[in-house]
Amino acid sequence: MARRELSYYTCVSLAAFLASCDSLTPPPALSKSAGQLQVGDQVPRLSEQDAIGSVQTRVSRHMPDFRALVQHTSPDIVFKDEEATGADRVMTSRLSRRLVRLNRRVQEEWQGVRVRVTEAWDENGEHGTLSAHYEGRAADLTTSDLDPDKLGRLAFLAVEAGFDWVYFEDRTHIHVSVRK
Ligand SMILES: [Ca+2]
Ligand SMILES: [Zn+2]
Repeated sequence: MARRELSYYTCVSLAAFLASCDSLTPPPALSKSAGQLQVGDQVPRLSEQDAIGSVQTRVSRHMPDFRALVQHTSPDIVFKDEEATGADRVMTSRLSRRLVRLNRRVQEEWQGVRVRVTEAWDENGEHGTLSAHYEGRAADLTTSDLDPDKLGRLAFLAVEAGFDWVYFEDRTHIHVSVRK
């Protein structure tokens, strides 16, 4: 009898252990079957700093770091450029290459639709302290038709396009960023 009780308790505690292990296991970072992110999703599921490295500089036009940035001149991508300074086109070459890749996917996905950049390098300090935008390593994106219903899918395509961190920030845009 004592033996049976013991094995019963072993089973119960083992089951509890397995259940707790299971609940500690994070779900997959991205459900391929869903094919889109939800508002608030971050891929990979890390802090941005852990995913892309820390931001150290608030790059301004007179700094040597500025010369390392590129001007994205592709006519295939839409740049909001509401600042009328061209800053939305300024970014690292790594970010620029990922954008080209994403734009290709977007054009394959939706006839006549392209990527639209609303922010890239920020020289006006409009983002938080040490934002990746200050190093030209982040971009805020929508589709060119401004359709909010496409953002979840756009974020998924951005993950596939190889951005190092993708964040479906809110219903107006997604934020993507890259390592140095
Ligand atoms: Ca802008
Ligand atoms: Zn952003």
